[in-house]
Amino acid sequence: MKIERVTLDFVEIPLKSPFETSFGVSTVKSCWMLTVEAEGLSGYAESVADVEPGYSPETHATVYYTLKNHVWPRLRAADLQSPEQALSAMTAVRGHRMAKAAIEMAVWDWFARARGVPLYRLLGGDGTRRDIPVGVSIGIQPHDQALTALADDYLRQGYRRLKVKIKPGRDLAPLTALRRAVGDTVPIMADANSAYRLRDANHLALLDDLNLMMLEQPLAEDDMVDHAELAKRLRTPICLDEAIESDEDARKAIAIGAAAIINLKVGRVGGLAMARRIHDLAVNQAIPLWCGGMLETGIGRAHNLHLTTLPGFTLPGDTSASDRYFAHDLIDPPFRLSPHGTLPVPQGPGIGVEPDPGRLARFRRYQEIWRRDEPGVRGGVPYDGSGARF
Ligand code: OSB
Ligand code: MG
Repeated sequence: MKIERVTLDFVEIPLKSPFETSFGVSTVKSCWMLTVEAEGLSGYAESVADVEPGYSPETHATVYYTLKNHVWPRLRAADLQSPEQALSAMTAVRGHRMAKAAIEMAVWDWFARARGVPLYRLLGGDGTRRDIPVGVSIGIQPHDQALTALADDYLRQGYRRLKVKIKPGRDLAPLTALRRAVGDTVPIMADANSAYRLRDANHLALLDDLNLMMLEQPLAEDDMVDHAELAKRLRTPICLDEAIESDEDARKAIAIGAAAIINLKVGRVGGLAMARRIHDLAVNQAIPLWCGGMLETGIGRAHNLHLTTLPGFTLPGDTSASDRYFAHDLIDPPFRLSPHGTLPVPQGPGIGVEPDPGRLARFRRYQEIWRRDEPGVRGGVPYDGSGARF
């Protein structure tokens, strides 16, 4: 398969309410939507990078730059015989995993559509997993009552577990209030997005009394050693998110005891082929997995649901229904939560959903199209409009 055309649509979708994490507040979801076309078929995916380098060093600008200057010139020259070959075609590009994931996932969708099968079949997922149990991620709230009211509403909707964002000063009190409000049996976890340091270990150990499922990425985004040390001082299991960017990271984190659980995000690790490698490694090492989220539109949610059919995903993930964040999703109909707290795996070819043309037109702020038969910018050297080098 030779990619004939790549369309990049930059979209902005308002969030129903602000989402606050330890690294900032979002009021709008923005992302690059990618469409790859070949042989009359399309494949879709989105980049999970954000405006600011708060969660990851990658941003919309670096994703655009990397795809245009380094990834597209390589994929443009490739004739892919399988979706896995997209990853190998990009190995010379170090880092920039969110950029690589966006186009790689679109290539997977294309191959599944070309073969007329749902994406999970290409991934080797379990076809009997048609309904994926999911949880919800709750942003930092201004006060404890706001948190417990929201939690109550989500539990009533059917969500299977609550993840609460925390930061220093908004951790023990809100979590204690929440545990009291919802009782002992509701699965609760906390996500710190790297807001603490090892010197906070005694404070974090106070969370042990709350019977949390896990504490997600409490320490620095690139740290493993201190997470392993912290794990020895807490009873609450440590789950890594930011720190796991590859199968090698996962192997090392597990080996030193830094991760008892892994939050697997396709965008963070560079695509579906790498996500599957991490999945296989985690299964071998008996490390439970769950599928993380990045406030994706319905396109990214669909990719997540297909991935979650792999058997190693034993815990509810963050892929909540479209209406958790959006009044209107990019897909129509949106993903809806069943009363049992599950989302359906779309059973059509590929990811089984497409961007709705009307919604895309409404949310699109910018578009660029790259064609195989047009030479692009190469190598990341700045050019002026005339083609002369600066
Ligand atoms: O750390 O898991 C995270 C959202 C943006 C960036 C990082 C994270 C999150 C979430 C929300 O927790 C997950 C979701 O609902 O998609
Ligand atoms: Mg996280």
